[in-house]
Amino acid sequence: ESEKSWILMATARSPTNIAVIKYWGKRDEELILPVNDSISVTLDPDHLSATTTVAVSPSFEQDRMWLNGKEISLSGGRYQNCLREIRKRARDVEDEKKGIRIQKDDWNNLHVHIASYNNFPTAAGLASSAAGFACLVFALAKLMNVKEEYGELSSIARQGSGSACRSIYGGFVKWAMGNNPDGSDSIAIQLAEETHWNDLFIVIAVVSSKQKETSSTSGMRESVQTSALLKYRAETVVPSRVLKIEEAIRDHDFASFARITCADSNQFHAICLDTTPPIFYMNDTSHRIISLVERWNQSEGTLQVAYTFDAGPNAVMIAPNRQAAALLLQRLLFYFPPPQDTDLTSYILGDKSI
Ligand code: 2P0
Repeated sequence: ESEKSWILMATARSPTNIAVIKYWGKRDEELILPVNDSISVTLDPDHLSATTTVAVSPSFEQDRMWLNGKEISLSGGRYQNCLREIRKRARDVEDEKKGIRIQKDDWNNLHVHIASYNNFPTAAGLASSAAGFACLVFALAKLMNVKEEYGELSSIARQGSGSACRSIYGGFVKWAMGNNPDGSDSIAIQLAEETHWNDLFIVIAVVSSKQKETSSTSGMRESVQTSALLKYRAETVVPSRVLKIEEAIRDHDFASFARITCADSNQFHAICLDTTPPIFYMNDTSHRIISLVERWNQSEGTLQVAYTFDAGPNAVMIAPNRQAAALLLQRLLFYFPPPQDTDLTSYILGDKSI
């Protein structure tokens, strides 16, 4: 009985990331290998992040997971791939105080329980898989004393969800598509640390709380199969954009950074339209936000803010400093006036139901 009474835990927290050069399309569905490089900025963990605790005990009879308190199935290939790849790299663990000794090979016979929480409502339609899988891989690696470098951990997180590999690092991150058929060089690389461009402000306008209709995974599969524009983008457009935005990030060149970010978001949504049947992620409110930002940028002569939209209608806007972010909020609230006494932290722009 006492043999079975111990439990060992580890906890990790990972923020989500926002792509400025989008990942859209896989060349290998099983290993999750992309058709182009992508670049993102990792958010501050206080706002949009996942916190995951993993526990191991000889009394656990199977691997189990709870997401925001509700049990979910671990039978999917993506969870199994992450668990397998971390277990493969597990090492001896000793906790003298608790009298626990786990040997490397024991990990194959021990089961884990996983509890993960997002600090933002899943219903807000903001991507959670990036933070979730990065966090899961980190927490498991900590528990099992995995010593691999972050690049290798990112390639394990990638097998949970492509965009998750970029959440392994803070700051600006590139997911290098890689060339190897086994995916070993399809990893995240940190381009600049968290503190590199400290003035940037990110404003997220929640436009709809509805779950998206087409998942990213199936949407990008259909785009790869049917969009001729996707091939052109991956081969011709993205490689030069990546070089240019890397320079803009290095030099704190906001105008260039903003121009490329907006153009890449718009091209990603053009590919969605070029897919058969077409995929509509943005809605009328998203389009109105683009127009108001574009008008503002043109009237000032230099770019004031960048916008980018993922596989849903919510707007992510990047301002070069606090003053610009405040002006942006003013403009958004002018064009989308909230009803009186609205709690602005949960205000949904353009949602007729309020
Ligand atoms: C990105 N998105 O780069 C792009 C932009 C959405 C639009 O990565 O199939 O959830 O799990 O690899 O990572 C969303 O796709 O897809 C995504 P899988 P994922 O952030």
